[in-house]
Formats: sequence, structure tokens, C-alpha cells
Amino acid sequence: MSISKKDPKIAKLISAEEKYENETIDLIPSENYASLEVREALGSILSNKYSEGYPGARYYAGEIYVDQIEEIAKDRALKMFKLSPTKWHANVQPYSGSPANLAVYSSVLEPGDKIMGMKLDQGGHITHGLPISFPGRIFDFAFYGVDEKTEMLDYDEILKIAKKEKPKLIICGATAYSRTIDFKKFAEIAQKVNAYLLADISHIAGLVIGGAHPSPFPYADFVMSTTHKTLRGPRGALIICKKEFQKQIDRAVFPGLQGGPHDNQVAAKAVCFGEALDPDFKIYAKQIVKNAKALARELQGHGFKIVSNGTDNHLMLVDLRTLQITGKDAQLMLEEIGIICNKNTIPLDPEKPFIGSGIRIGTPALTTRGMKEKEMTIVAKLIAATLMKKEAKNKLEKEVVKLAKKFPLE
Ligand code: DSN
Repeated sequence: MSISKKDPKIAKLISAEEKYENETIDLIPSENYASLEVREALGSILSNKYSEGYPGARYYAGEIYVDQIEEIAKDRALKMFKLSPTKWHANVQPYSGSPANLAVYSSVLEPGDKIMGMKLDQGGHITHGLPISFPGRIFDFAFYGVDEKTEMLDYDEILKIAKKEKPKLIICGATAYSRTIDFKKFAEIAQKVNAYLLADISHIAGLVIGGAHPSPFPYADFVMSTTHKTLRGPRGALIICKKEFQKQIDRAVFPGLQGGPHDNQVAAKAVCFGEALDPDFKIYAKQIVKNAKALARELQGHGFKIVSNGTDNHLMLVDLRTLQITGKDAQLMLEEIGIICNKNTIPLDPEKPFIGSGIRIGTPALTTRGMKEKEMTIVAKLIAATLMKKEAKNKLEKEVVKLAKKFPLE
């Protein structure tokens, strides 16, 4: 029986969401459109399984196929970053980015140990030390941010903070930073203070694989990523570590933090990693960056201030302070015409994160739909017409639907 017959209420909402995604412009840099094949694996019979443990060493019987799927996922995870299994180890079981980060912390640290990460309001993630998060409560966090003038990372300053704070682990990686991260420099800093280095590449993993951002390998001891952002797979995560940390990482994920892996999700990750190994993925990754650069340039042409004056990756932060509108207002105004983005703090933001003085916008989802620089010009025009010229919403909404429909989803 189909879901529409068995549960029409939910079926109706799912098809409404499908229409909504088809007719809107998604600029949330952490969202993307997973392929039908990834979604097929997610909805497959593997949802029925339990498989605590690791391939060849499970706590339940009946794992013949699940073992093979997880091995393929691990193998592809290393291949897509061009890593040798003699030097590196992949764990593909983390349910998502937050537990993956916690797994890395708990693999080599004790409660109370010091971690240094990027401050949330300057681009870091909640799990990089927000005091009310669980990691924030059990570890002692110190922070670095961006330079006030350039709004970019200042590696001399980060070294100074690291020398003063003496963290046991340094996290490099962000959720709202539009510039290239110099992993080599971070590794030098970590080495100088004898800290482990974790690269959280959740946002840029697809760019790294596609050669559109420098790789954190071989510099970091641990690299984690979600699998659904620029990597375009299922919601989930993976951890790759130097071989010497294999046991600690595997134990930290299971049984340290998780029970049985979600085998349907592991299969979907394997499918996604297979897609990322396709030569076409490089073209996709490079186009994401070309589109982001074009969008930033066009927005600047309309008079918008872009934090750090541009972007090197898939996203940008628009500083709205000169327009006298908050991020919250802008998010709502754009949502009303079908442009979906999120309010965001900007460096040294006077507003709280729930309001924010900026919006964060990115191009992975639109690039998946096939949009290129030409369409970025239209998107920038629509944003300017909404936030600056305050043109009639009805007309703008129609233009959004027209553009979106030209690039239908799979
Ligand atoms: N929520 C993700 C993002 O939007 O960047 C990070 O977890």
C-alpha cells in the first residue's frame, strides 16, 4: 500500500514540501538536494536492521550484507580524499555532525580538558564550545575569532591565543566563514602547543573532494564532516583519523556515544561517496564556488556589504547593518517571496543569534539544480528588489517560481 493510501495526512504534507522545494530558491549553504539514488538507499529495507559493532565484529547475527555495505562506504570515504588505508581510518557510523564532533573530543580527551575552537558568533559551530551545549559543559573551551578589520582568520593571533590557553585539541572549521582555511598553518600552531588538530569540514567537504578548497589531509589528526552539505548525500556524518587513533575513534562512536548504526544511512553514504568519486563531481564543486563568487559580486554591485569583502567557498555573509534591517527581518522578507536563507550573526555582532545583523547565503543547492553565473545575477536582483527597493511581493514571488521551475528537482 502506498503512503498516500495508508497515511494521506502525511503524504499530503510530503507532496506539499516537494512542490515547495521545487518552486523556491534554496540559499541555505548547509542544505542540498540528495540524488534519487541516495534517497532510495535511505528508504530501503536496511531501515529494518540493527548492527551494533563493526564489520566482522557485530553483536547481532544476520549482518552478511550490512558488513559489505559498511566496508564499501569506508573504502570509498578514504578514496574520495585520496587516502591510503595503511595510514588513515574511516568511521562511517556517526548519526550526524554533532555526535561526530563529540566522538572526536571523547576519543582522546578527558572531561575538563581544554579545546580551542572558533567562536559561534564569528563563524564557529554550536559543538565548537557554546557554553550551553553538552561539549561546552564538559570540556573547557577557549576561542579564537576573525580579525576585526579583515573579518578573516588571523593565524598569528590564533597562535598567540593557543600559546596562552594551551589547549589539548584545536578545531579548525566553521559554519559561517567564507574564506579559505589554511590547514597547514593550523597544523603548525597545533604542533607548537602540542595539541591534536581536528578539521571540521562539514561545510566544505564537497569542495575539498572536488579540488575547490585545499585539503585538510595530511595536516589534521582527525577530520570530520557531515555528509549532506556540499557533499550532497544523506543527513549524517563521517570521521577520518590517522590510523593510530582508529581504536579510540571506533570505541568513542560505538559504544561510547551511539548504539547501532543506521544501516540505511550508511548505505546512502556509500552511494553518495560513489557519486563524489565520479569525475563530474569536480565540475559540480568548482561551479558551486564560481556561483558563490558571482552572487557575491552581483550583490556588492547592488550595494550590499559582504563580510570579508567576498568569498572563496560556497557561502557568504551579508552584513545588513547599513540597511537598518536585522537578519531576522531579512530572512522573513525573503521567505515571503520564496527565497530561503537564514539569519546569521556577523563578526562582532551587536545582535543576539536569534536576531542577527546578517544573512548567510550559499550556492550548493542551486548549483545542484544546474544554475550558473547567469542565474546568480537574477537571484541577486531579486534579493536587492526585496531588501533594498522593497518592490511588490506578488511580482517577485512570481519571478522566483518562474526561475525555480526552469530548474526542476530530480
Ligand atoms: N546547521 C548547520 C548549518 O546550517 O551550518 C550546522 O550544523
